Amino acid sequence: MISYKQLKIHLLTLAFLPLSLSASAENGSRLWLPANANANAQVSADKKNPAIAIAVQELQRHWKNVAPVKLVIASAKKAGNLGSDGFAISGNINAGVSITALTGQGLLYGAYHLLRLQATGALTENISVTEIPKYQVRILNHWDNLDRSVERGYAGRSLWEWEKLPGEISPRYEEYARANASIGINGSVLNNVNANPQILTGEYLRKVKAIADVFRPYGLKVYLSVNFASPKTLGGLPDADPLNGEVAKWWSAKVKEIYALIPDFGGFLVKANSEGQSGPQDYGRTHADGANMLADALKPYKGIVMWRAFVYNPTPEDRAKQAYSEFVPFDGQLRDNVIIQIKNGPVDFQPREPFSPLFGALQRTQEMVEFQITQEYLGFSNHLVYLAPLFKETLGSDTYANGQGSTVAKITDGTLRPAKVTAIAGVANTGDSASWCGHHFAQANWYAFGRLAWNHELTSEQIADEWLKMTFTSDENFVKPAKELMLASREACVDYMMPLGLHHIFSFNAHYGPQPWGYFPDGRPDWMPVYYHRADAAGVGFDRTAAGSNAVAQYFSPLREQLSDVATCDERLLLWFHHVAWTHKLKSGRTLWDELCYRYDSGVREVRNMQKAWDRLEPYVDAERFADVQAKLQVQAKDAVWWKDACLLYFQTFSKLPIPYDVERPVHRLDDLYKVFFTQDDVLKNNYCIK
Ligand code: GCW
Repeated sequence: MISYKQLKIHLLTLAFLPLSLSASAENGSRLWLPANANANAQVSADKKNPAIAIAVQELQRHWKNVAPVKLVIASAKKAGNLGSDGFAISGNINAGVSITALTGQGLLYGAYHLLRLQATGALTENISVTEIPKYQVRILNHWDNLDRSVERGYAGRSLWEWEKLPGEISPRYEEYARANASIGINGSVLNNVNANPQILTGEYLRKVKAIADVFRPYGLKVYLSVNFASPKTLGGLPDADPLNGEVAKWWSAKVKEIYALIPDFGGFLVKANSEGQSGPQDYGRTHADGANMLADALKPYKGIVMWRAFVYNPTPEDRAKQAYSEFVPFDGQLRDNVIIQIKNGPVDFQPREPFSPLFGALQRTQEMVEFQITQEYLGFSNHLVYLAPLFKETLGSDTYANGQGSTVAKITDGTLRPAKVTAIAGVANTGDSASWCGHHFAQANWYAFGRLAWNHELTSEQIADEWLKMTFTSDENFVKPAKELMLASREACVDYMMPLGLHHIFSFNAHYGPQPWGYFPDGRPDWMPVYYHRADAAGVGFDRTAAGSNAVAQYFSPLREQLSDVATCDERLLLWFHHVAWTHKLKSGRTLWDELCYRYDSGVREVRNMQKAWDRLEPYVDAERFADVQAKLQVQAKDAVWWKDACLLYFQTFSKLPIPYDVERPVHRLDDLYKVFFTQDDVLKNNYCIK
């Protein structure tokens, strides 16, 4: 017999069950992908392979129209210029739709595209779409360590469970591959560019193979970051000199071993002679010597080398100039399977930077952009900052390298410079947290990177629109305000952190929160905020004109001249290029000091607006994600005030000017802020910083 008390407990459990089930379904783990469904659609394919099987399954489950879908592999002649990943969709949603491609991979991308059209309400009765990706290699870089910590990772531990591989395969590997395939990402560098040589041991390569096997049907190729010293540390050779034949032989043998396990292995990513990593310069050789030696080893298997240009040393030369000085001399000397991977800006993933002057300057060398999706300098996974506008700002910047209209996008996607390899990389923001990215809206940055890698002509707005509809709801009452919130968020972040071209005034090492006063006598000068803002009684900003470091000379005319002149320099980058007097009048009619105050204030107000906008959206969002985002926005609002107070009060010690009365008064005292210091762990564990 069941007692009354027991019965009550049973009933209570039952009452709460559906609730907890639906709650767990809304923890963000679904990403933008369709929820499990069985639409039972009629789908046929004229050929079979693993990618086609996935395409068929996805459509069967999620295609909700009556029209049957046919997947057709076209002959090279018929496929025209679709290439290996492109596709064409045509037909009528009542009569039948066909997806045509040259490969199973193309069909899979076509299937995801068709489902995206359906999910976003963009299906028209007659469909005729042709899509060809702008870049061949659309790749994520994971800064994941073998101990499962993630450098600059804010979403838990690494997704790769090295300790359990190759025996145990986490279901997340396939979910990850599916998410990437759905947005066209076709490559993944599994490990940190600060690479542990261990990754190349037989033991680890077998683990890598296990992951590659899961990724393969989704067209996601595996790549590895390699430590340049591996032949020495792992192979026991006396050195890792790229011109030492034994070293080259070691790499060739290693590459052979990799391809025996992973026949479609993509290639290597290399950080050499940068921030303490070894490299060819350790042996008096050049970046070209190093890159070419690895390229030769990979060539027989069609592998590529992505050699990073993020190279700088604590020398008197302006850090913003160093990558250019280092790489321009090797222009034209690199193998055709080497591509130079260049961070979007000349310093380091700041909220706003000019584009790196290397884009276009390397006339006869393949170049690719590296973006950071993880928010190292953008409030970690605490701040809602939609990054498509940042990505697009770089891609759309005119380098003038081949005359007007030579945007970074056109320089790197093969339009203006014929290239054997075109590529684009994003430093991933994923981890093992349920929501993958630590903030529900950070998923939009992964999504946006993939969509722009496929087609950099999409607008930030289109991408936000798609993502919101697929991730939350298509209700316009939700989509419209949520989109506005997203679109305003990047500029808000620039304003409350570093307006008018200020940069790198972050708290030391963790890169979270302000520390414009940062100066450590024993540290590297180029890691110090004071190196970058150069505030004094006269003004603020880094003089990069001919009178200063002359970094402007690395840009092509007429941009060089525009940037050189305070009157014509884009004011959003003013203090990047100029040391400007506090009382200098800007286009707004305000003095620099007043404008700085207004910008910081406007950043704070914008975050307040984001909070209000989000609260109004409560009726359209499930309780769990609503509360998560709301809590994060509270942190962001506090942080924005912290930034504003710290920067204005500190810069005021130089300007000696009053904060205009219509700007919110500081709520902190500078002396107190001087004492605030958080490590990355503090931030991640407490999920808040400033009280
Ligand atoms: O942005 C800096 C980061 C380092 C990173 C380095 C790089 C992987 O602070 O953590 O190291 O750039 O891009 O190599």
